[in-house]
Amino acid sequence: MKVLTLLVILLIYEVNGFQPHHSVKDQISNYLKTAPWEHVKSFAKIKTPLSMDITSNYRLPAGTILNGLKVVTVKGKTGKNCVDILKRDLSTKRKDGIYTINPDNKNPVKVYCDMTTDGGGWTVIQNRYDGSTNFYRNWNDYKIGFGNISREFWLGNDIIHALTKNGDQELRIEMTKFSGSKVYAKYSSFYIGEESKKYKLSISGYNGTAGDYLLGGQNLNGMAFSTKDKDNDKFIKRHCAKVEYGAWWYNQCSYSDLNGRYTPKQLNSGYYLFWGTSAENMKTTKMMIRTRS
Ligand SMILES: [Ca+2]
Repeated sequence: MKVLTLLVILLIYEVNGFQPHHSVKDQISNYLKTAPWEHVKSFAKIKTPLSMDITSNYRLPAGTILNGLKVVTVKGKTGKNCVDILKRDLSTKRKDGIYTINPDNKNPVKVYCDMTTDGGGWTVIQNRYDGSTNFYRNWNDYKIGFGNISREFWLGNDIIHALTKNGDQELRIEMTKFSGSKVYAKYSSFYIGEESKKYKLSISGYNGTAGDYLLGGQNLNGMAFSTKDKDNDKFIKRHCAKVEYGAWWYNQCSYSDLNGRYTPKQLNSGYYLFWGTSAENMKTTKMMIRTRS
């Protein structure tokens, strides 16, 4: 633990070229306390019949130190969401990374902010790019969120509700196709209801290059969220989340399912992560929200 702390401090020293301030050390120390340590092995040594020394080794998953550095470089700049942070401190522009937001001034939460795309200030609610995180999960996982916010994740329906309940958020979905082309779908209004409303989707005002498959094809506006263990869709004879291996606001199923199973190649199959009437499987997706200006 001490060795790792020193390593992180040295890395910062290397990157920034100055002696770290004690507050930076505090931030590293706080980061290490909350880091996703992976247990490696434990040793037990019997000292006397009544006592034992136990030593455990932990390590951080690959890439965590760099992710941690991102936390360190941007931490301390906080706001109720990512665009609030950007407005308070313009030096955060183009500095994508993990920030702490405080949407209700009570419960601070770490989120990934996209400070670059379309002017920046986006709070990322979903990110997928390599299939390393399983998205075929149950209601409770989608409620609280899962994955790693600097890699693949679903932020969580409760926090998405908290961030959108004022009705002042826009949604932007960035997608990369297997052909390499990038497309986006932007909606001028996006919010989801609370859990008792089954996280009902309210969405309007499309523009973009990806085509509109939240309102078009199957209109998902007003639909409840469904998961493999909760069938809240409008298709009486079918449990769309189960048939399509996803979790979405299905109507009579859907023409989009960005939480469907990841496929490493384009299959044009509605059984995977897809967007559009031809069920084109997307290589990467990123869903993010921002307060309308
Ligand atoms: Ca059904």
